[in-house]
Amino acid sequence: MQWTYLWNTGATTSCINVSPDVTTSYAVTATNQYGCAFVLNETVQVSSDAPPGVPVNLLPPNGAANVPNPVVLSWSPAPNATLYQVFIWQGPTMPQNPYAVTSQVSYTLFNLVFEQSYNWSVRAVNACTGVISPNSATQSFTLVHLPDLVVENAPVPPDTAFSGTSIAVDWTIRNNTGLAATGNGGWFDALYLSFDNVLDVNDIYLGAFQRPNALAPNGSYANSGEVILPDGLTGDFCILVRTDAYNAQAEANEINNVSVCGGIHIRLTPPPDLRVSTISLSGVAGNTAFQGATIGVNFTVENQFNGANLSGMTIGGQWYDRVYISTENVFNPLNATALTYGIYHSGNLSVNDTYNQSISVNLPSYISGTYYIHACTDAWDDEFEYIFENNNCTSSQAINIIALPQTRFYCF
Ligand SMILES: [Ca+2]
Ligand SMILES: [Ca+2]
Ligand SMILES: [Ca+2]
Ligand SMILES: [Ca+2]
Repeated sequence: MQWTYLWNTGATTSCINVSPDVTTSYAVTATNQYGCAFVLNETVQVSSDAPPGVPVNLLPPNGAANVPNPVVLSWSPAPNATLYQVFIWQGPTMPQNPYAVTSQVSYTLFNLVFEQSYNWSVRAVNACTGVISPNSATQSFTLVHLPDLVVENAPVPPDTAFSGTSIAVDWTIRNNTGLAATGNGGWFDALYLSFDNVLDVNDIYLGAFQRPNALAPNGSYANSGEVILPDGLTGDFCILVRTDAYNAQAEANEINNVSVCGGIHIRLTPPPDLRVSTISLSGVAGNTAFQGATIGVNFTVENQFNGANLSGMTIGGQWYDRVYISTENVFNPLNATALTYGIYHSGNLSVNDTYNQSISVNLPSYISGTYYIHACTDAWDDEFEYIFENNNCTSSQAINIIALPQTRFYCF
């Protein structure tokens, strides 16, 4: 095969020797005797052995304040540089070792502290020769200031309220610095019921309310929320507000976010007292029944009167009654077998009001001897009854359950 060669330098030999001073691209076209041509390209990279220049045009500008965090440092490309060493420090002395080395002309710092001032400098490296430039001028910058959320004044609940009821609370949050606005992400103010004026683990969380917007330096906003007081409380308490309760907002001061005491006197809401006032059985002639028999259980549920201050209507308006059987004459949940699922009751009961339940149950087919039927109201405690939760079951007279004769069939 016969080839001819044509280089972009004009040479027509199959090989050329080159030693360019700058990065140069070479191309050769090879053509055979049939006119088929092939092109090859090659670039010879030339690195200067000249010393690198000193980085200039460092940003942020020297003395910049309120620099956002994370901080983006940048500079102009230095002649003959392939790498840059970035130095960052606080105090008078530049460290010996660079904080970072990069081939780029910018570097982002993620771990600096808000409101702090830093010095920085860059020097350029020609990695081919190992020659390092003198340091750039030392510059400084200060990171942004932080907002400081505080609860202004005491929150304002009603002076007096009943346990278990809804109350409205008003409060005001201030950004306690003139130096920085908050971020836009929003945060929550949480309300607690406290036995004293210090927020601690004994306090009762009542609810949280969002502040969706940023707050300007020295800005404030009024907030309010409806919360439900716990059941069964009585006495003097504090409502405490904690702003930025889940720490969504970095602040100059994170430990001043809880309000002083917003006092409230809680009066006990007179509770209902559900109980089974009567129970009778049917289908148990002579107080006996056969095992597996179906019997009737009739009982009356009453909201019992306990004196004017401790007698109230039910509130939830729905609960479940349930019938059990056991060998004990007092209901013991650890030793009783349920004969029913929950028997649904709907409708509130005023004090002294009653309703009747009449249901059929099947006695277990595997028991015999002396047993008692127990009727329990509000079996899953849907209705808060304060100190009257433990009288909700009433037991029947004893019944004697008689074993059926065993019947066996034999095949021969
Ligand atoms: Ca704060
Ligand atoms: Ca915070
Ligand atoms: Ca009760
Ligand atoms: Ca109850």
